[in-house]
Amino acid sequence: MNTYQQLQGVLVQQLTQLASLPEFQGPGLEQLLDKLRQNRFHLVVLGAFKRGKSTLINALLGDQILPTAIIPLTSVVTILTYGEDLAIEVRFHNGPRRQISQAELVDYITEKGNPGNRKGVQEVEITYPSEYLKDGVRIIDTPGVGSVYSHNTEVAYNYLPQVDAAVFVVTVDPPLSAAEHEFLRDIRDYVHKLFFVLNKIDYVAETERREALEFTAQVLQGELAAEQIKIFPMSAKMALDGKTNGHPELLEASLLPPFELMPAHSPS
Ligand SMILES: Nc1nc2c(ncn2[C@@H]2O[C@H](COP(=O)(O)OP(=O)(O)O)[C@@H](O)[C@H]2O)c(=O)[nH]1
Ligand SMILES: [Mg+2]
Repeated sequence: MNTYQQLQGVLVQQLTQLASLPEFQGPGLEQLLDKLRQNRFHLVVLGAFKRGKSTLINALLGDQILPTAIIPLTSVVTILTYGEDLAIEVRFHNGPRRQISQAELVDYITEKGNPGNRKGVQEVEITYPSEYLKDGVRIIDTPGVGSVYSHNTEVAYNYLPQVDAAVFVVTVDPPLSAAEHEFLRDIRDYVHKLFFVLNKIDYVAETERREALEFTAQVLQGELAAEQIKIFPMSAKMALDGKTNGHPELLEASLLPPFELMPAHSPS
């Protein structure tokens, strides 16, 4: 049987031939080729502010890399990709790039450190030696959708067509906001790429959690006009605590492990 790499090689060859034809000129096919050659899987994390998107990414990496908080909000897209060392590069709209330290990250990717993206940051790329990223998975942390900062919602929308999968983070408490409803309706077309995390389950007891799960599933199915959707209940915070402080029982109770095993995460 052919391996993924062999099939990928054949696909790259055939697409390259196609790309040379006049009727296939344009950026679409070239981008696809680039992605295939680089063996990348783009996973975008969406959701309203403070639902725990950055915490979830930190939990996946097993380290407190991204700033998370009640007040400083992410206002810039951050891309996490594999590298042997932690390195952070800020890319500005007008071209220049700058290497920064982890301590400086808040000055660029939070609303507090960079209000309204006054510093003109296009995106920030962080390389990090995490197993999770090793097979070409790239995680994209987006600013919260549906906020007073409309430039943030736009940023999140723009990413959808290019990604392989999108995780939409909601929480047990409070239930979906009007802005989240609106965003979900707008992204219906991408339902085949979407799955959900019902975060902050540590706030509620087991029975409430089940109710929240059923309720959220109903609402999401209605909103997306989908028959089945995949929801992972989780406590990203417990998962991060469990990993960083070496408490396997916390990690297990956080319900992160089934999410990590999801096949959609690796190129296939
Ligand atoms: N109790 C609880 N708090 C969480 C959980 N996940 C995130 N938080 C907290 O929620 C706040 C917002 O998290 P953050 O990751 O910055 O949200 P983002 O704006 O969606 O990126 C922070 O104070 C986190 O510590 C969770 O599973 N349980
Ligand atoms: Mg965030």
